[in-house]
Amino acid sequence: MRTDTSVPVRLEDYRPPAFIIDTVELDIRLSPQATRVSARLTIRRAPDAPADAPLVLDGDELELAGLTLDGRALAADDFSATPQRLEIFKVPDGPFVLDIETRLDPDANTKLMGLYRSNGTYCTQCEAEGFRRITYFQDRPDCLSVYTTRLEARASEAPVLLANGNPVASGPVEGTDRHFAVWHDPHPKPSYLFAMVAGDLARVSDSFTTADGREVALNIFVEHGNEAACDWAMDSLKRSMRWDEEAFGRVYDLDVFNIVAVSDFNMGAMENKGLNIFNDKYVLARPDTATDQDYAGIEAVIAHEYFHNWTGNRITCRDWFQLCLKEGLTVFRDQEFSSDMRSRPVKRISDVRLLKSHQFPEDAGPLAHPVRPRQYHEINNFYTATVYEKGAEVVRMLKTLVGPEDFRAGMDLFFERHDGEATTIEAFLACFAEASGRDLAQFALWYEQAGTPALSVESRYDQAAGTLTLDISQRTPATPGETRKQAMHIPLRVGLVGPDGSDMPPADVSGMEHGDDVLHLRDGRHQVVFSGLAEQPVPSLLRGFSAPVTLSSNLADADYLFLAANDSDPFNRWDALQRVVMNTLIAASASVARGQMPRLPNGLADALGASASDASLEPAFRALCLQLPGEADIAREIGHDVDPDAIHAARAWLRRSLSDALSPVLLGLYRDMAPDGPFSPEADAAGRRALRNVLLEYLGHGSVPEAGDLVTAQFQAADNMTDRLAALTVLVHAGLHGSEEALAAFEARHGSTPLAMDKWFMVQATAPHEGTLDRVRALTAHPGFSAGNPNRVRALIGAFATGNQSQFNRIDGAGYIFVADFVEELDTRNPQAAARLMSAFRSWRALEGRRRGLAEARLRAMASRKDLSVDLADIVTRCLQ
Ligand code: B3K
Ligand code: ZN
Repeated sequence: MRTDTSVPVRLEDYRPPAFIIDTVELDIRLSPQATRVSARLTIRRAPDAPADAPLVLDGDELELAGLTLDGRALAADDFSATPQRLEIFKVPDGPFVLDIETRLDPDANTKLMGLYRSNGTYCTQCEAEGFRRITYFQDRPDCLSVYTTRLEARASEAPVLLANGNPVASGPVEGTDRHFAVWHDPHPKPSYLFAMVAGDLARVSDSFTTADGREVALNIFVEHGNEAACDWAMDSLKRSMRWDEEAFGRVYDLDVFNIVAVSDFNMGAMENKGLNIFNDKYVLARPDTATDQDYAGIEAVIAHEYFHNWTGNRITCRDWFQLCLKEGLTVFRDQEFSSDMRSRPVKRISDVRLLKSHQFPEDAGPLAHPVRPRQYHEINNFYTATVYEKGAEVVRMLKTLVGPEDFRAGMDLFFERHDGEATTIEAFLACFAEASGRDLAQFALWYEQAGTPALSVESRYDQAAGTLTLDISQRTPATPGETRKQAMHIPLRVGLVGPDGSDMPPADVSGMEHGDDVLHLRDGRHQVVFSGLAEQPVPSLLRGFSAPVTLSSNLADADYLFLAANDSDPFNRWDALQRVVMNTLIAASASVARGQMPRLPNGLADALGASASDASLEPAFRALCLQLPGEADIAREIGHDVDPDAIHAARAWLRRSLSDALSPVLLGLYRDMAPDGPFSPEADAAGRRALRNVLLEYLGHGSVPEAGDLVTAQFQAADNMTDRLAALTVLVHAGLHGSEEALAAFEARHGSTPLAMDKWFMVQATAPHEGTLDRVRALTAHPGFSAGNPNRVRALIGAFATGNQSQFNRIDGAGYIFVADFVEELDTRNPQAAARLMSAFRSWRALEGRRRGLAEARLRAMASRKDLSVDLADIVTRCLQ
């Protein structure tokens, strides 16, 4: 048990728990400021545990109100209790019953961990270490128990009483205005999956018949008035349940599956057994208030939480270092689900964009850590893009390496062998090694070694020999605490594209281990020779983004434009275009910094125009081709001495130049993509909107005279949030005539819908204008803003800090001061939210000197404070390391 948080928790120190807690019976008598929790635990000493070890339970800000062992009160010198810890010096070995009573104040719980109230609804969040804020417990994921929960509350205050598992009893508490409900969860689970909800909520119900013929009651609970906004979430849930049966053979295992949407929630959602609790952003959707991205996000998060029922709940993590065992794997599963529901190439491109924009900078900066970290000060700071997104890429590579059949066999073995256990990455990998007969020892390094491997490929064609030779090398840059890196096992998917644009299979491949089209890189350097090539092909490297690496090669922009027009691999077709765009932006940013005029390379506008108008491609894909990398993406590629103003100017220049070069094409396409039927949230219709709105962005930022009217007309005519928000964003960001009126109209329309107002905050916070910081500061006093609500904080302050590179990184340092001041204030109320917001500073070392100095000064000032939360202190300290 840890009381000194200055000492990190280390993977190598793992020891199994000293006690087994077979059952937990909770009786929670709810009251806004004085909730009483009675916990009855059946405990026995673990077989291998030392006979005299005391019973030590975790707590966090707890108040002990009663304690008995086997019904007898303990004497004062039999135990010690602090808010953080309960120790009973002598306990029997055999099963004994411990009764603990604690008192909680849900209203005062602004950390949103443990039991708190959101808009009057009692709810819980226990992952990672929130259960210890409810009662004293061995609050660790390898302590599995069967839970029975009795809830009691005033009937008028909380007509709905929910907990994990199946309902077993309910009724009035005679002679009072209170009522109760009892829930029982037969599946042993770790405490982080405990949940309860009580409140006055509306219910939307449906049902699902499992593959083995059982009827499952499905319910979504929301605030009254939001019932009509649950259809998409319910539909997504049913599709997820069916898909998991078909794709992974996983069937649901309780009589009910409940989802509750709350408005104050630190992250997206939580997979508590049988009772998922969601940030309302990932449940509520109406065409008027939710964008296509919101619909896709709901579908993915509903699926993700549902899939955790097997990967996370039935099979859980032995310790928090194994977090990627459930998160990386479950992200992989939800990505596959969305690929099957939508377009696979579009989903892959979106996922890689996200990986590159969120995970690559993490891996390249001071917060870099392995997919399975080896130590932490605060586990909540490790719910990162590395654990989630890179973790999913590792599972995807595993599938590429062993092939789809052996991958499925490995998954089946994992489910069969480890069901009901808390296990490890080693155990997971062993299933695939066994199912495929492959040695995965080197592959396991992906879990151990931080940093993004850099691949470099030199290709040369020998006409006389008919061969194409690739000289490939890999190098992983140093990361904090890890200077020497080993070579990784990297699957490199490769194709050769012939002069006529079609794939050109070689007669032979020599020099290294390979599958059909996958090269197995295992060493620092490789040479591979493709032979039997009568004509010179262009190599298409890293198809489908077969590994989370950076790739440089000796291919020229002309080769990439050729691939952009011809590659049979849709991912690489998109990627090829992006590479030329990125090269152009990097060169342009350097020109701008030198005070020179940038240059549009030959063929780029035509290539983009051709991709945008190619009717054989789906509109969503064409939209992605047109979408320019963000300013933070450009900064990431430049990597050092970053000048955010030059990057902003370069990107604005390229957008304007392309717009002007292509304006007739863009205008024509914009008209072609007009809605062709009533609104539908499905992928095809969303793809048309995505294309139309990226066209609108180009037009609005170009010099076509009618563009302003076009944008205003779309804003006024839009019958859905996607189109309305896209138009509003162009109006505000391009500073077009009528932008203030449009903001006012949006506010008038959506002022009482907080999730829609988040978009209004976000549009203003991301405007790349001199006055934005003042505006953001003023908006913190807007009645719709609340620093206590994580969604509002993300929409206004988070969007400014991470989505507005030029203004957050203002040359006068005012952006840093504003965000850091806000973070310090937020830290007193919600440390998790504060720590997350502060990670916006993580790339400070890559900035040019002046900004670097200003950001560092603000970080150091924060680091010198003695009153920071563990969460925030951990981020600040690591940012400075
Ligand atoms: N498992 C939760 C995240 C919990 C975060 C705790 N700080 C949601 C998810 O990944 O599904
Ligand atoms: Zn998850």
